[in-house]
Amino acid sequence: MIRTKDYEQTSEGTRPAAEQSTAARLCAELETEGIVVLPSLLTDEQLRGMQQAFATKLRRLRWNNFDGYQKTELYRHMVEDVLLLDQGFVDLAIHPLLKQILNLYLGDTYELTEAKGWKSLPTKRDFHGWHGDAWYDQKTIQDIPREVKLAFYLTDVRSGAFNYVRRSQRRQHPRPVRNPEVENFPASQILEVAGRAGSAFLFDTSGIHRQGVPMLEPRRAVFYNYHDPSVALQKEDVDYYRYHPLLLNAAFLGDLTAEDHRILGFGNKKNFIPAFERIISPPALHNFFGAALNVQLRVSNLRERIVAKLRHVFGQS
Ligand SMILES: O=C(O)CCC(=O)C(=O)O
Repeated sequence: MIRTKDYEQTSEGTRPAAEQSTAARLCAELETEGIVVLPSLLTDEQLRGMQQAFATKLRRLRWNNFDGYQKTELYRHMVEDVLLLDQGFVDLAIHPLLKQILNLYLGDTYELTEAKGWKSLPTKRDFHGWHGDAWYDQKTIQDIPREVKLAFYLTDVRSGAFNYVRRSQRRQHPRPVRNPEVENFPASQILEVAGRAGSAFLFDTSGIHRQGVPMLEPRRAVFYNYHDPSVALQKEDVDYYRYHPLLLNAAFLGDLTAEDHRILGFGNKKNFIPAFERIISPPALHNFFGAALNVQLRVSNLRERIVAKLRHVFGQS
């Protein structure tokens, strides 16, 4: 590595030294605290594009040829694969400052392994309680492989903000954590990350965290997950195909570097499962709606045929 006064030569070209030292400072905070709030990463225009695209997905529940959100629990509307939605989501994922911090914290074999978001609905229920994110196969892996999430708020967050127990990372294998265990930590150790739309922060997912309660107004946020894709995954996540290769939109993939290709997992089939089918079958309601749709299509088809016949008999064109 060649150092000059203002620039540092890396395999990725030159980067301003000031940017490098900002990354080193932020990475040091992530290392000690387990969480670090980032400076503003995107422009207002990029944020607006992301908010609009995300809002469109939230308009209705996904079904048949209607795109929309997924719902598998009461208080969240899930938007999967957000990199498909708008350029800003991709720009965020491979932001230069972010990559520098992640290179320092995770090394150079990490990838973005999941990019999704959700709308959290107002509730006083603690439905998404304290936990560390379990993801790797704890039966075969003894150490704690590193995983970092990037959180990015799409709305102003005044309540129901993300909570993190500072300095709780990398101490135990990730698992659900009961409230009384967290009560043992001094309140000063718990960070509540309220912030404006556009706020971003990184956290080590082995640290204890949760969605804060109560949630007094709807909150929209995306969470990106970065880890080494060669680490063996826990069975639940393989069965669910949670860390499937990223779904990407060709329109947003201009001007990428070799490093971006790696981070986005170009050509990496490690976690691709051919002809994947989820083991659990869809609920009865799914079959009911499928059957109801079939009836509706048959009725409209019959109506078209009757109209065509009548036109033929009465000579109308
Ligand atoms: O939605 C939140 O604030 C919590 C997110 C979280 O717990 C997670 O991503 O693991």
